[in-house]
Amino acid sequence: MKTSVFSTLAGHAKRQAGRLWALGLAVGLAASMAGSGPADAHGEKSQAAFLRMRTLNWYDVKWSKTSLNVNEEMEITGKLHIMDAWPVAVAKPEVAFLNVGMPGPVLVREGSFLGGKFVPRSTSLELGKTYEFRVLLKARRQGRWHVHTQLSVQTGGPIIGPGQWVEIKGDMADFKNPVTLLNGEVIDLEQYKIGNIYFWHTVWFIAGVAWVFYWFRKRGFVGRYISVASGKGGELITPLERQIGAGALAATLLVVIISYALTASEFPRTIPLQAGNIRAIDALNIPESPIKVEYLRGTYKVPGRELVATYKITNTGKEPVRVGEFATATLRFLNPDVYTQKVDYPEYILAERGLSLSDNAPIAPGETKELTVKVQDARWDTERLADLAYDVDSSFAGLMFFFTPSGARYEVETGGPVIPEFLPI
Ligand SMILES: [Cu+2]
Repeated sequence: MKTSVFSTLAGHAKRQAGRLWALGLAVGLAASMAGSGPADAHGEKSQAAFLRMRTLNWYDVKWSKTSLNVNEEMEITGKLHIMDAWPVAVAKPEVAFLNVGMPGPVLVREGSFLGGKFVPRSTSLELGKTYEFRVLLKARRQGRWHVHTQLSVQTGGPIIGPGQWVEIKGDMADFKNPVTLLNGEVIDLEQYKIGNIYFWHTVWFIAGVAWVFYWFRKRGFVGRYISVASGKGGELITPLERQIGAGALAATLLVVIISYALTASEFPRTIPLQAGNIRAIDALNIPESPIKVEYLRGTYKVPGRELVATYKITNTGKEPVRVGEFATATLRFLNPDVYTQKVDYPEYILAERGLSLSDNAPIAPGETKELTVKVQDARWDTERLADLAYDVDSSFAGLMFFFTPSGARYEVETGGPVIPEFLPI
């Protein structure tokens, strides 16, 4: 008796909680719908600062077009540097997949290439190496979309590259995606067997809804829960319901077996979806840089959004060099004394005057100089990299680009721990 009183009370409390939960959900949904404009981004800033700065660096990224028609192709090319500073918290990129990040399949990926090799599957990449990449895309849905490259790393998740707005004109209804099968037949992937897909989704949707409704119509979920909790679970299911349950199981198995046999006889030669790892990707053969960079110390000023890093730099080359750029987590901080012309790069991640030096004179051949590099821009904040001040391991990393008067460029990975400063000093 006692049990059933408690169960009834518990049931009541659960019903109340259920109602509150449903009310909360409704209010939440209404509030988020009322407050939302068109979505401009797709979570690229939500990843931890250390993950974006210290795993990899995309550079020389080019979008061949930013405006195209449905069915037209474009490509994204550039270099991908896998950082030596790769954090221990993330598994090394031994299973990594080159992909694109965009709001759904607005373009289809026709092919991706790493080190010149076609990589439709996962690959293994090595720390400290730089790879050339190319992604070939074909416009599918009209609209204005933010298109990124991205590397999906097992256990690390997708690590997103810079995004560019791409305008697609035309109508998705005209989109064609022809592929030649191994038997020579040409099919349009966009429409191939689409009727079958709708048919099977409808069949299983109806079966699922009918199944849930059949069991729900008598007492509902809470009523059944109370019966089970008060020890009357055995009386819940009638002999007729048992028979119907067994019939549903048999019918499901029958439908699966028969339809599978029919499909197998219609398409006797099939191969499974290909998975696995493509190894031996050629890294770029970058000649050793004549510039030796030793990181001495650094601070990150939270209120000023500025990273101040001091280096000991030795130039063992034949030409004087100047620091022209610091790139991290898709952001580019440029030294306006070196970059005198406009750079074609998405504005939201380009700080054209973001880098300044304690001494602007070039580092002469054979010279060793202590140089303080100031990387300052509001984009530290807007791209949420300022979070590095709150990391358990407040360390930054990125690529520093050096330039010579003859136009040579040297990229050097730099970084290290920084001391955060919270008050303006
Ligand atoms: Cu985006």
